[in-house]
Amino acid sequence: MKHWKTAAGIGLLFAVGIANGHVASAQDATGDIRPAPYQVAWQDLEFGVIIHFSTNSFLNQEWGDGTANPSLFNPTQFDPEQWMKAIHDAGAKYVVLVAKHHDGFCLWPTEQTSYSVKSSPWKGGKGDIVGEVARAARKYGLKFGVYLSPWDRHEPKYKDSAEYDKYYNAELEELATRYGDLVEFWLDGAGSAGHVYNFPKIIETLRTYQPNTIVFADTGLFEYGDARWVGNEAGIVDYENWNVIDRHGYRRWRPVEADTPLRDKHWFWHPKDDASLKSLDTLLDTYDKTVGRGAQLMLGLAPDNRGLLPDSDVKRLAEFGAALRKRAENNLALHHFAGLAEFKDAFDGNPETFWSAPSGTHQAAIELQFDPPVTFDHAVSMEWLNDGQHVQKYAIEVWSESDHKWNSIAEGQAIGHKKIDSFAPVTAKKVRLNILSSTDSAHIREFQLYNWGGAATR
Ligand code: FUL
Repeated sequence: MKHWKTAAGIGLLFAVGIANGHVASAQDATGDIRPAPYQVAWQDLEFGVIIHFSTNSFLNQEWGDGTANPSLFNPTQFDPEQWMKAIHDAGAKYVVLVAKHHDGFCLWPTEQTSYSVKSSPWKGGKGDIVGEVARAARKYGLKFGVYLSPWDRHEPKYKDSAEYDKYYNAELEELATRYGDLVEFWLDGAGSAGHVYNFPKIIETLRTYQPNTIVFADTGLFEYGDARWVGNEAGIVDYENWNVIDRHGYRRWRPVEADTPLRDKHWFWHPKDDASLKSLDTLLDTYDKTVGRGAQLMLGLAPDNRGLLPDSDVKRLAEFGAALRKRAENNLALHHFAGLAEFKDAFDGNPETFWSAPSGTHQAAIELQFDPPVTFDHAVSMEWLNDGQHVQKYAIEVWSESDHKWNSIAEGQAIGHKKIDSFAPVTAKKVRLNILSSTDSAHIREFQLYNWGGAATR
């Protein structure tokens, strides 16, 4: 499905360029690009969820064609607090709600169309799903954002680009002004190939009311995006992950968000679908391949036709959160560290503090000493990114008492927000993070060591 997104995105970009007679001029490719404060804050959230709940949830389908009768939408046990408790228990920090999917049905009482909750039997047409979800999210300390599909298979105005732009902007203005701060605005490219949108105007509308929202966009819409799509829906970053990338001369800080559903390949709820629920092991592996590779994990959740998250999903989310908390419990660097106080800010378990390599250096190492020796099989490294992403190449090394030399147990190309390295268990008295090359002096927020062992807690 996301395959469409890229193709669509490129088409859209081309169309926007023509519509505005605007050609992007190349910017200085050597400039040192840093994140905006709101991007740093968002990256610290690490793990969010995206919620799909609409007429599709009553029709056993993923993409509605816009003909579903609003009378179908009647979740008799709708309880967003049940969703939020489960999300909070999983350890997620933010929620993006699909306020309108490709079928055009709006989950809030918009003034732009009658194709919304207003025409449904739910709460006699007086309800507002977006408002209730936003309130519940905040009650559980979760940040809230929205997805508003540009592709609209119901709205007749969609055939006329200029008319539809006005319609979409008006919908966006409602969402951007009624529901408080939005942490993220998801600009989905699916299905839009060939359609001309005035994206500069859309982003202008959003920015007028929500200057600090992260705009999630795929490669085709990079000019407008603050974060980028990972390129698959499998929950995996499978390349060297740099936060700064270029598109059409727009070189900017664009961290990765990796979206993948809790139910394999299903964003919406489907009956008799228990086999698709991902295992705890799969979720932990996904975490390591997204958050552990410097990306945000965006896990897709699908409330059922009652308006509740299924019990099995709630249970899995609780297991996931418990396993993540358990893994974080025994940081050997924090609990058994001795000596070399100069590096302590990287070993204090507090990502608010960081160690800096001497100014102007391109190589450095931070060292841990243990007595007695410790056994570990994972390392977690974090770079302080406010000043830019600097570490280009690093190795995790242990001191061999018998050979009198440092042996490498893991090597990598980029650290970024967070890097989780796993390796065969090793026992050592001295361990170091050796930064072999960095574009500027390295800043390390954390270097942690764990012995996670078997599969359940990885
Ligand atoms: C895609 C959509 O087509 C899917 O239905 C889903 O919303 C996913 C998160 O994004 O582009």
